[in-house]
Amino acid sequence: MDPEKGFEQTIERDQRIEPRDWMPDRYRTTMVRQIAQHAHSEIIGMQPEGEWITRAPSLRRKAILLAKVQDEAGHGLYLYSAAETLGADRTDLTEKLIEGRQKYSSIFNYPTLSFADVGVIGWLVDGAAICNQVPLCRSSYGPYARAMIRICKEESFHQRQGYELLMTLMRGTDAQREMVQNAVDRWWWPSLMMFGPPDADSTHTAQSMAWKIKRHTNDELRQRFVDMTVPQAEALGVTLPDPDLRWNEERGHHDFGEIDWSELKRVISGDGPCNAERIATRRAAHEEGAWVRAAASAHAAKAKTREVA
Ligand code: BYC
Repeated sequence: MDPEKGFEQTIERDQRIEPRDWMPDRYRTTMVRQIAQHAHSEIIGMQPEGEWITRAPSLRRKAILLAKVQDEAGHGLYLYSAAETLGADRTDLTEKLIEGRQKYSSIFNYPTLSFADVGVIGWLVDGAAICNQVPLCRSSYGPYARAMIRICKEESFHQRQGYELLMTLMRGTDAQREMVQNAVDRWWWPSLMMFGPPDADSTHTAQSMAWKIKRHTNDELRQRFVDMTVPQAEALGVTLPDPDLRWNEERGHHDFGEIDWSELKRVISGDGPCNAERIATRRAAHEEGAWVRAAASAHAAKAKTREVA
C-alpha cells in the first residue's frame, strides 16, 4: 500500500503510529517539537519545587516532595526516550533547551515564595497538567501515548498531595490560610496560560487535531480545568482571583475573565520572572554532569572492545 495512505488509514481508524511506520516529515517534526517541549518542562519543572526540599517543614513533607520531584525527573526521561524513537538525539535536545532554541512550559518561570506554593503547584499546576495530559494518552503516536499513561497516574498522586497539603494549611492558623490565598492569587492566571494561546491564535492546533496528536483544543481544555477547579476552591475555602468567574447556566460552564495574553507571550519569549535563572541552573547541572557522561561513554566503549575481542 502507498505509505501515505497507510498512515492516513491508521489515523482514521484510531490506531497508533509506531516508530518504524512511515510518517510525513511534518508529523515527525511536530511530534519531536511537542515531546521535547514536554520533556524539557518536566526537567525544568523540578526547579521551583526542588528549591523547597531543604526547607520542607517536616520529614513527612520532605519525603513526599522528594518523591514528587524525582517523579518529574522520571517523566522527563520517558519523554526524551519517546523523542529518541523519532530519531531525535537527547544531547542535542538538551543543548537546544539551554541555548534557548526550544521551549518549555511558561508556568515554571514563576517563583515559589512560600511552602504553600508547593501545595498550590500540586493542586493547580498538576491539575492543569492532568487535564491536558489525560487526552494525550490517546495521542496517535504510540510511544508518546504509552508514556502518558504512566505519567498521568503519577500526576494524579501529585495533585492529591498538593490538595492535602493545602487542606492541612487551611485547617491551621490565619497566617497559614493567608499564605495559601496569596499563593492561589499568584498561580491562578499562569495556570490558565499553561493550556496555550486561545484557539484563534494557536499555530498548531488544527493540524495536530487532524493528526489526532491533540484530542481537544487549548480553549476546550482550559474550560474543563476551570469547571473542575471552582468546586475544589470552594471546598478548600479559597477565592480564585477573578471577579468575572461565575457559573453560566445557559452554557453549562463557568465564565471567566480575560487572560493577559501579553504576559504569556512575554514569558514564552524568555522574559518571565525566572526564565534566566531556570536556564542558568539547567546549564550548570548539564556542565557539572559532563564527567559522568564522559565516564559512561568511556565505559561503554571499553565494554564494546571487550565484546569484539
Ligand atoms: N508555555 O499552537 P500552540 C507538566 C507555545 S509539564 C510555553 O497552541 P501546541 C508538569 C507552543 O509550544 C507542562 N510555550 O501549540 C511538570 C508553540 O510554540 P512553537 C507541559 C507554549 O503545541 C512538572 C506556540 O506557543 N505540558 O505538566 O498545539 C510538574 C503556539 O502554541 C505554551 C506539555 O508540554 C506554554 N504554556 O499546544 C508539574 C503537554 N503554550 O513550538 C507539571 C504537551 C503554547 O511553535 N503539550 N506554547 O515554537 C501540549 O499539549 C501542547 O504542546 C500545548 C501547546 C497545549 C502546550
